[in-house]
Amino acid sequence: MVGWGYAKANGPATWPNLFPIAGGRRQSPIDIKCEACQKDSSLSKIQAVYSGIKVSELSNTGHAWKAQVSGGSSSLKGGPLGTDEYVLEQFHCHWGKTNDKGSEHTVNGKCYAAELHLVHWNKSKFSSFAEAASSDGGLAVLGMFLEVGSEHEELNKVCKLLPFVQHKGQAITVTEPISPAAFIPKNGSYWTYAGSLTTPPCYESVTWIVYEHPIQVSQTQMDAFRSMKSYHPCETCPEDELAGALVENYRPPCPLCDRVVRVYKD
Ligand code: SG7
Ligand code: ZN
Repeated sequence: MVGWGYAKANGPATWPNLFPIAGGRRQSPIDIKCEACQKDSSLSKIQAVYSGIKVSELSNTGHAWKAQVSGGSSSLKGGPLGTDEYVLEQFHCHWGKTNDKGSEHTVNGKCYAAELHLVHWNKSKFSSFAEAASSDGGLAVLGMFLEVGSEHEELNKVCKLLPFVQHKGQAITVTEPISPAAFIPKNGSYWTYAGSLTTPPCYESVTWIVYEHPIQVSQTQMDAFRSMKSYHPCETCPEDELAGALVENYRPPCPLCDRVVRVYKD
């Protein structure tokens, strides 16, 4: 076995064997059941400012594409985050093989084609991303649903580089500025709850903020995601059911247990 993944033999159902916390009571993603969400008038709009942000590197982690951020200054606050300031570390995506599934969170059982994650860490309380990632209150992830429609101009800056990172472990330097703010839906309504990383080690350190309104990407852009491979260029193509295609890289919903999902309406 070559570590965790999304195939039957190493997929989400097997993660708790290697990472016990993956079987915990605060895991992500979840199915958001709108009827059970709590309207909370103390919640405010999320304030995300990304100025002079540089995407230093785009890579294929074998589990997704990932855009690593460096330099510039970013600040995420408001909503459930209170006065603590969170900074952007990286963004990445999860998607399906076809357009009818691929998101990690679902809404009343509805799946979207993909889900984009902007991963931030709490700079007010921690001194590094690694420290924050394993600590309660350490991370805040903005989740956006992607549906197939018109082309997303900003995301194209990522898509056109994907041919250079087709295989696991490949990475390229990004020179063109990419503005993560362009991925945030114009309508700021969101759901928020206490959860976890959706991949091993599944640390229960994430304040999730999932936007209600999806953003649109084109079929061609989705196909660019799906052209990626989950294996290293020196390895032969795995014989599992995904045949080495980097698709279906989403974890299905986990039990809500005793948590409450709060909703903010813009
Ligand atoms: C993706 O999702 C990657 C991971 C990320 C993980 O597989 O982007 O990042 C790295 C460093 O490979 O893990 C710690 C971390 O950010 C889980 O992030 S998520 O919960 O937002 N999906
Ligand atoms: Zn993610």
